[in-house]
Amino acid sequence: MEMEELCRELPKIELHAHLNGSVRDSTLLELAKVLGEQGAIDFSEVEGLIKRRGRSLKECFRLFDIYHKITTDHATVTRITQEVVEDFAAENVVYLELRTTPKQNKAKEMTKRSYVEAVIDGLTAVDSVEVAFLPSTVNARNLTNFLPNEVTYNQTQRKKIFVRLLLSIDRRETTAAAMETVNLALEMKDKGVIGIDLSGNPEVGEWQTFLPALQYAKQKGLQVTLHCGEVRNNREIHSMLDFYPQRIGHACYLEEEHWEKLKVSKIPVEICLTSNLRTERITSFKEHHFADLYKAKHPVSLCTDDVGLFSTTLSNEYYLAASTFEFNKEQVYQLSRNVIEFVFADDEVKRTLAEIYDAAERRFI
Ligand code: 6MZ
Repeated sequence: MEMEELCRELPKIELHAHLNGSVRDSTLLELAKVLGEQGAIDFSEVEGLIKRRGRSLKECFRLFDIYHKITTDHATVTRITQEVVEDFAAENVVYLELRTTPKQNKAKEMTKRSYVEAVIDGLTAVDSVEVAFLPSTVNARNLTNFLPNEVTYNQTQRKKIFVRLLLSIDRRETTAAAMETVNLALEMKDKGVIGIDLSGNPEVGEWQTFLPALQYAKQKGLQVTLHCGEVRNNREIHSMLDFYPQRIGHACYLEEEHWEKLKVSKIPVEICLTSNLRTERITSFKEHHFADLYKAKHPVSLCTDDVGLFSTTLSNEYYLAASTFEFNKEQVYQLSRNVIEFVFADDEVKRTLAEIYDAAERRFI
């Protein structure tokens, strides 16, 4: 089997995917057309932006504001969630941590809570694959459906995917708004919400604003992942590492002292190769800090960030790593399997994932 095909066929775990960045272009264009006809947006301008390939970091955040205009009503949030889960499952992602920023929108009678409920409706609405998003204790019976045997790879069977939700705090938010998101996550713990993410434009906002809510989240047993070092900001990177989150994303602009601290801490890093290249955080895949972390056996997981925005897939990210760093089949398999250790779900899910990987090893490696 060729490497590209192997990367697609192997089971994969996605830990860093933003809902609105993962929407299909075709869906965005369809929705934008309707809004254009209603006079709510200028369709040709939005179409141009969606189809354009250039994506500086600044442009990404301008685009997200446009995406949010297009997607922020309950029915659409449900639809995009359903499609995003289906797309990940179609490329053999067996565990997905999907993150999204709860939004309120008075005009749509949307509260942060009703937004998250619309996301959960999307998980329930998925039909083409079997979705397990509740904690194992709640849906233990369903877990047997995941037990891998050769049937797992029988194309006539419905595919299966674990999904867990992370609620994102946007760096534009106040301490009170961040706290509201954490409280919502706590209230929805038995509905598949498992943790908190800090994201948004890294040029905006102060660490101290979010710290009380993040500390509270941690204290209450929510898992926390932070966008860390997506831009140069030594003080913030230092404080983030001191906070000791369960994972960090990106880590593009760490200084030597941060690398040392990170490596001692063993905090897993969510690596987003294509995103970092397209937003000009790096100039080539070869020089990506993934190489150094991999060599140092530091915990890493390949992730997509925004499959829609950056026109990638998780299979493609594995293929990029394999072709850039000349990995063999075993190395690619192991890279993907190692991620089991860093998922936020409980041990029962981890055990099931290990069995899925055992079955894949027998079949592909
Ligand atoms: C930081 C990012 C991001 O939450 O509306 N987001 N934050 N860096 C990135 N690198 C490119 N990509 C996405 O999904 C979109 C939101 O996710 C965050 C931004 O806050 C963006 O508005 P949701 O589903």
